[in-house]
Amino acid sequence: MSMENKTIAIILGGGRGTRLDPLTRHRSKPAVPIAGKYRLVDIPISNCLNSWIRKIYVLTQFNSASLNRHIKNTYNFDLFSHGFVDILAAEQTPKSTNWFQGTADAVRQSLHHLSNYDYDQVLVLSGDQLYQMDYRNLLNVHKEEDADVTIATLPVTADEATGFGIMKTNEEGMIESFVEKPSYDELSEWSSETSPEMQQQGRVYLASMGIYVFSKEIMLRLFDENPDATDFGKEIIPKAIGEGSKVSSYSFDGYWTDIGTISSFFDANLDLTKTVPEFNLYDNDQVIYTRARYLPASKLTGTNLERVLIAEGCIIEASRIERSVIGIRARIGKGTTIENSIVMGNDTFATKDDIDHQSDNRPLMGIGQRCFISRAIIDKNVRIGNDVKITGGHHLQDGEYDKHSVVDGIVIIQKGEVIPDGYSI
Ligand code: ADQ
Ligand code: ADP
Repeated sequence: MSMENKTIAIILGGGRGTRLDPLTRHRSKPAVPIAGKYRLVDIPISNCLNSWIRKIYVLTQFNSASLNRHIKNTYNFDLFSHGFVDILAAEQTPKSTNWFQGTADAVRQSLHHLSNYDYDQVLVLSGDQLYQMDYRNLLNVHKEEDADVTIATLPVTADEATGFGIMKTNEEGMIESFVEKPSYDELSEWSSETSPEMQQQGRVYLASMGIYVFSKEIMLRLFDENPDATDFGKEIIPKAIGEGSKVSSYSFDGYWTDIGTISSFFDANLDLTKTVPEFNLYDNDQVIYTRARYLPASKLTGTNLERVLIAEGCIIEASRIERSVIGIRARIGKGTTIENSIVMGNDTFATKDDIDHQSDNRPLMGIGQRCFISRAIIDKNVRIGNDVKITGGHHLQDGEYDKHSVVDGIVIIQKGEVIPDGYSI
């Protein structure tokens, strides 16, 4: 049987962390919309499917209705394929009454679900990264090196290095030391020989991508012998290296970016509007899957468009949209300008009832007329009136306001928010 058949993938869907707040205030992180029509969790799941890995668990702190609906409606495999995508939420059991305490704890608490399957290795993946990887290459390195653990790695700069697990390898390419998120002062000891091209860009630190392959027995033993360890980067990986396990490195050279913070999420989305984006949604072989929604084509009138991603089902009469991502069923009124923004769209079209209730002075779902929106994330089902002005940027103080939040100068209008006519941010 091939390696991918004997591999179970576990996607870490997010901890208690609030780095994507307020997008995660009312939904679990894997359900956060990205690129106009996908959800964050579609990225690692699609990578698995493209790598022929068909047994997939998504671990999440809470099992939101939206995540369930999305997974169940999208990834229902053929009855005979033996494949599945299952959500495991932190649960109260006789042994634990807590949420997952960390990445390793999340996997540990989920292991009893795996015991029903015949597997040789576990592939641990993060739920908040944007990249396309054929995991079979990673699995092959794991096999060829006869490794206990294999970590996917990428060379990064000193500025980036402090945010990652950084490692050093010996002549055989085995990892012999690892430090989780070293301080800037420690960095000098951690540089590695990378390719001349990488060195020129200052990328001399070998970072862990947080993507691990563990051979089954080693993983079970590491958990057993370290009952208090809750985190892979801080505890399990250093322990494995410390005790002399064979920890190998798989070096990745494609595009990879973290989308776990508001600003990295914002940049990664807007980067998709480049003429040639680093992340290729238009790849015949590495399809990104998502829920099939049977939406009509988007309808546009009188809009000047410059580098815009527009999903299906939109009705747009705006004057100008530039460098923005416009999500499913978005409605944007006449005379409006949108630039450098993410508009996530709507879960439903405006109904007749909705339109009839406009007399209550509640704006229609979507964005009204003559608005100006710049450097903003407009979450789903928002009702923005006419003549609204939203100008994000570093002149704004980060924080929570009556009708919006500001993170790193980016204005976020929360899901379902109502912004009256003439409002100005
Ligand atoms: P971080 O990304 O900082 O570093 P962490 O915050 O632990 O590590 O998150 C890893 C992934 O697990 C994320 O997708 C996160 O959402 C998820 N996660 C965290 N806690 C969880 C929990 N309790 N339950 C479920 N999911 C949870 C890690 C490694 C570094 C490495 C970087 C690469 O520790 O060594 O360099 O990833 O991004
Ligand atoms: P998000 O996670 O992006 O915030 P959700 O997936 O929770 O959004 O969906 C938002 C809304 O869409 C739900 O509150 C619900 O009203 C509606 N919806 C979508 N699909 C269904 C469905 N199959 N059954 C019922 N409601 C649905």
